[in-house]
Order: sequence, then structure tokens, then C-alpha cells
Amino acid sequence: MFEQKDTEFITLSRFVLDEQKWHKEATGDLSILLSSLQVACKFVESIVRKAGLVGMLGEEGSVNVQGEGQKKLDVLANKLFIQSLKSSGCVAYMVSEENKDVIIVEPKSECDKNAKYCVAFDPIDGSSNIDTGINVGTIFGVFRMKEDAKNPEDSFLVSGNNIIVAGYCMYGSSCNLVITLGNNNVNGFTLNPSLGEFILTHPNIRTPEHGDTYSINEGKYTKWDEATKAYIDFLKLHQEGGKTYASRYIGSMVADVHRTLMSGGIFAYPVDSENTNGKLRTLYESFPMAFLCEQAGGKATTGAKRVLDIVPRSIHDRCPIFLGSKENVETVEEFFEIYSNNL
Ligand code: AHM
Ligand code: MG
Repeated sequence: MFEQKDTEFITLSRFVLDEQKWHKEATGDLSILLSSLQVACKFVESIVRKAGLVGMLGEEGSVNVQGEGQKKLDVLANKLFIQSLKSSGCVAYMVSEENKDVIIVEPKSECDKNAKYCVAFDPIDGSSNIDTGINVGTIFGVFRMKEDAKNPEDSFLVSGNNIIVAGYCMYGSSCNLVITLGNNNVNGFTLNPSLGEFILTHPNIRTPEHGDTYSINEGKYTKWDEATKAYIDFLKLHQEGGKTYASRYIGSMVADVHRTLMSGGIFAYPVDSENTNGKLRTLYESFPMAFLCEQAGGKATTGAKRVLDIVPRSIHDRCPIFLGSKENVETVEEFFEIYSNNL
């Protein structure tokens, strides 16, 4: 029988307003921005849910700046996020996986001229999974506009330590929005589709210190560097109390990171001979996920350095990433240390 989960019915909107109360200097702009992101996520969720019925599967026929074929859903979700964020009046600049250049928001009113936030996002992450009904998601990170910026790019070409909000929305068997505003606090909300509200279902998410699941595209084994090969070989051969590591890879970063965040273990997209800087984009994939992971008690490294210490040189830069449980990531760091000494 259906039982209502024992919850205080904290909606995402109320959660954001509560957060605002703690900051006496807050203008409310960030709350409005987050409300716009929330609306765009709900909009995309409603389309993903019925994509196969309304002709929204398949290719759009265009190619993005990354040289990747755009899916119809990539294009529509991108428009929805841009439109929703533009109409918030609080966003000055945006970077999207689907747009070559920084999107500059023209102020529509005097009030909009004070817009001070910059948002980087991947509207549909895991696009290759769209047509087979597998989980996809949206990833976003919010930055403050850089005061001495000469170009719109400058507000984004800063280290990940400048990110102030990060989150993702996973369009899966349920729609989950996981968000952090820092303060070592990560919260998960589940969309109640009948109410159209995200309800707090996973308060204060903490990533286990250690996990026994690894998540990586192992088909690329022969193309990896020696440190990555050695680390994955170690996981396969290593047994604790007779228990082996489990391999889980969906190929949608949002879904793979969500599982890693909730249950522990490691997610990785390392350098390979075809992707010499890794595949995942620093600004709107690696930074938000690394920030979420650290705020939940985990770690994120490129192998050589902390992901959030990277300063991207261009808005679509890529970086290798290993993120997840603290102990697992520290083992990765040890492997990279050994192999860097062997060079
Ligand atoms: P996308 O944003 O174009 O969908 O690409 C990113 C996706 C990630 O979600 C996922 O971790 C990775 O690409 C999977 O790549 P691969 O198919 O090479 O394993
Ligand atoms: Mg992506």
C-alpha cells in the first residue's frame, strides 16, 4: 500500500528562501535565478518523459562547437534553459555546451542592468542515451560576475573555487534535483509530478568514505595512460573480505555521478589517446560535479591535481576527472604519484 514518506514537505523553493534568510545582505537575486533553473528543469523533464510520443527523439541535423551531432532534445533543452535564465533578470552571461560563445544577456530593464550572476550549463548530459530511454540530466554551475572583467569570458575563466552553486537534475525513473550552495551541505529533491514541486527527499547527502563500485568506460582500456590502467587493474584484483569491486557504467555522467554520490565508489573519465585532456568539459561538467562531491564529503582529482584548482583557458576546455569517495580518490592519487615518479 502507498505510504507517504515521513517528510516535512520542504519544497525546493522554500529551501532556497530559507537559505536566503541566513544571508542578511542577500538581494533575493540568487533565489530568483534558482527558481528559473528549477522551472527549466521541470520543463525539460516533461519533454523527456514523452519524447518518444511527440517526435522529440533523434538527431536535429546540426553539429555543436564540440563537433558532436545535436539531438532534437539537446537543442530544445538548450533553448529552454537560455530563455528561463534570461527572463530571471539576474544573469549577465551564460555558457552552454551547445553554444560556441558566451551568451550575453541584454538587460530588458534598468533593474536587469544589475545582473551579477553567470551560469554554465550542459542542458542535456548523456545525449547518446536519449533515444534508448536511459537516464539523462542537466548539469549547472553558478559563478559571480568578475568585477575587473575585460571580456564576458573572464567571469568563467576562473578556478572552480569560485563556484557558488552547483547542481544537476536527473531525468530518470524519477526526476531528482541535487544541489549545493556550499557549507558542506548537499540536498536532493524529488519531483512530485502531480504537484509539480521538487520535495526534499534526501537531506544532507554524505558520500560514504569508501565504496566498492567503479564507473568508467572500460572499452577504452588500451587507450588509457599507465596510471589509469594500473589503478583499474588494482580494483579488479583487489578483494576485501572476499568481496570484489563491482563495475557500473551508464554513460550518462549525471546518472553515474548520482549513484557514486549516494552509494560511494569512484566515477572516472580519464585521459585517453583520443581525448588527450579527457572528454568532460571543465566548466559545466567537471566543476559542478567536483563541487557537489566535495561538499558531500568526497573528493575530485584529475589524477595530478584537485579538479576545482584548475583554471580553464577557454570556456569549452576539458579535463580528466576521478571523483567519489574520499578513500577511493586518495588511492587514485597514490597511483598517479607513483607513475609520475616513474616518468
Ligand atoms: P554529452 O554531454 O555530449 O552527453 O557528453 C558527456 C557524456 C557524459 O554524460 C558521460 O560520462 C560521457 O559523455 C560518456 O562518454 P563515453 O560514451 O565516451 O563513455
Ligand atoms: Mg555533457
